Amino acid sequence: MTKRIVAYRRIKPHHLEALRRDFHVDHFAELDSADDPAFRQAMAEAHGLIGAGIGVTPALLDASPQLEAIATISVGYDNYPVEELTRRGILLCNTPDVLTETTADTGFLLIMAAARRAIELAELVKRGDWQASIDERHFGCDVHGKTLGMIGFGRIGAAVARRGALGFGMQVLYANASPKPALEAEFGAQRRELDELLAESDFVCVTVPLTAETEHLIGAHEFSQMKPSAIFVNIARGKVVDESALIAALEKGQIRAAGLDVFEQEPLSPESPLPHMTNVVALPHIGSATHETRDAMAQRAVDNITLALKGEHPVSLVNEAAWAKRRG
Ligand code: 8YV
Repeated sequence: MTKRIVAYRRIKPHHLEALRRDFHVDHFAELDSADDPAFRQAMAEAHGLIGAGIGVTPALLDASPQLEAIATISVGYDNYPVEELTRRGILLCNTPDVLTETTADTGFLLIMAAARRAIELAELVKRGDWQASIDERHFGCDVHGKTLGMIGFGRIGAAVARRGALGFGMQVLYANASPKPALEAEFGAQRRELDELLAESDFVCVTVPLTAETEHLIGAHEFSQMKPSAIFVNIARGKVVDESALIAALEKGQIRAAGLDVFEQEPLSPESPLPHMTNVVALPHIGSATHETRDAMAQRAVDNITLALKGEHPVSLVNEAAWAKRRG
């Protein structure tokens, strides 16, 4: 029997072709919601699901009785009910590693753009308002030699910090559940309690995954601990930050500026004050959005689902317990 895969959102033809060599594939290029009737119908027979962005609920799983594996084209898996998937013996695979460097580049892009006011000043040029030499009203602040505080020190956090330490001579502090002695030895990173890190850092960059413990990890108290000259950068998930507290901190001048790739609600509402603030650089969640990296992520997801549906261990499996359950 040929197994069936439901693929959704934009997946390139060569990836679909690779899947079609082994499986029957139903592709939903413009899927808006998991409630789409044709999608639901395909899921009723599907053994595998590949895509990114659709919230997988227990109701969808109930409607997908054959499902063996899900391959998300993302490293983050906060919109999947991992325990529920494990309980049902459904493998959840993600795409770590291949997006680490690109996402770290985005972190540094935000650090640089916010510090040097690049977007605000590029807009000034575009408007034709560059009429005399730029004076101190438009000066930014240095990045090199400053203190970079990383909240979360996993693969992406370490890659941002490495850029700061080795490229820009920054002192790196980190707040993380576990110590990272190898990174301390590699570029002199120092572990701190969160409040200490906030008080000492010139740049505070968040890279923790979104979990029940990290939701609103950064709120009014945390902003009040930061230097008034601090620049806050979030490349993790919007919900890690209490966005109204961030807006208040920016309005009050409690911090200097923010560089944001992620928001509590995405797409960000045009009503949000954030993109209208001159000291905010707001990007539309482009952390991993380069041709090369998105292609590598899709390839990893194709490899994951192919291996999983052939009964082999996927390259990147989130819930090992589900693998044990399927084997046992
Ligand atoms: C993209 C991400 O949003 O991988 C993640 O967790 O946040 C980003 O790379 C996602 O991959 C959308 O396809």
